Amino acid sequence: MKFGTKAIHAGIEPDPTTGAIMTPIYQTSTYVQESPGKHKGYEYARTQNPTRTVLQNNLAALENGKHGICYSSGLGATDAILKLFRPGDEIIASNDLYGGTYRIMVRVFQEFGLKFKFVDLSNPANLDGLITPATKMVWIETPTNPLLRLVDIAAIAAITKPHKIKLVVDNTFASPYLQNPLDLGADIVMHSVTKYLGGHSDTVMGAIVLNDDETAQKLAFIQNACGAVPGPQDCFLVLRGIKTLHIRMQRHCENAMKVAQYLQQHPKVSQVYYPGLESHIGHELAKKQMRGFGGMLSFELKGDSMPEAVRVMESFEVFSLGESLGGVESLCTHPASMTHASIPKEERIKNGLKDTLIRLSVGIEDIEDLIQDLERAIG
Ligand code: P1T
Repeated sequence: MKFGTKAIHAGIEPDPTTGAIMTPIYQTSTYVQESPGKHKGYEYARTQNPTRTVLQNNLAALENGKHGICYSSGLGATDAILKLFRPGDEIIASNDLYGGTYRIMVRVFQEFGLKFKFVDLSNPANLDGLITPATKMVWIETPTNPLLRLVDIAAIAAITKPHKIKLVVDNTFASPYLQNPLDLGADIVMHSVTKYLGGHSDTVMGAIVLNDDETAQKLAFIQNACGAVPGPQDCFLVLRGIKTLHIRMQRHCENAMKVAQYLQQHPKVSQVYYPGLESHIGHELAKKQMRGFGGMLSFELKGDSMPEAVRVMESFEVFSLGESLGGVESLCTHPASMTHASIPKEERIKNGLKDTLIRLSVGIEDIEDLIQDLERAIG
């Protein structure tokens, strides 16, 4: 089955009771048992819910994986993955990643004894020398948030595999339409479903997809024991959103490319970070590893003036200033004060994330209106 057909059909059957083509919202907390322990596979809705099961199977199919597990947020999924490890275990993560991911690692799990090293993994050779017998996981985003750096999943997997180190790829920016990390050697794919998968800025959710049965069992145990489950209404909304994922992503990619090209030639813009531009350092890798370049980009204005960056962000009329990404509507974000505010400034600057960086989630509106909005705002 090809992607669009999978998005609409994989793991989804008409409702056995009524034939309803849309998966019902099983709004229930418990399931009646015939006698203790004798039931139809569902006992309590923290453990399983049929709407969630369908979504999990659909997501697993989209990532070419065996097991899908959904969480109440992307960070709920990250939390579950980090609970696979024990005090003293070492984790190497890319140094350009969502601020909340950095925060849960450093401010929560480091306190419990996990050890973290943050390094620029856009050069896989940077892993050399960092791996010790205690290293248990490598965590990457690609493209990264917010600098759109590319990380070579297959090259990193070639380094982690012989050491039995788990490679986790946060595939939020690409979505499964553009990239399937498990096919490239990753062990676990993680998503903030809140973004492209949901696609309509109406749901917060996370997901994990993987092939390994033993790890999947551990994660299912952690999910039930710790409780970060999404509700059935949200699962329904995401199932509905996914049905148009392929169409939306095509338009996101088309629009983002045009916005990037427009910004690149703008006399007031100094730097555009978009993997679709030939000038982007990861362009060749993106062509190899992804099936399109995505809807996210960041840029800086000449002169690096903070008041000027703020003025531009305040001047948009079609782009809305806000956190998040991946919805049908275009968003503009100031990473330094919003999504990445929890990363200490010194570290942020060292990693190349300037105070003046502006991030755009290019939506699926008409491109003429988006360009006009940029023209008006940048001046
Ligand atoms: O917000 P939540 O669903 O918990 O997902 C966290 C998360 C994980 N990974 C990536 C790459 C993300 O971008 C996010 C959330 N990011 C934003 C809210 C943002 O605006 O960047």
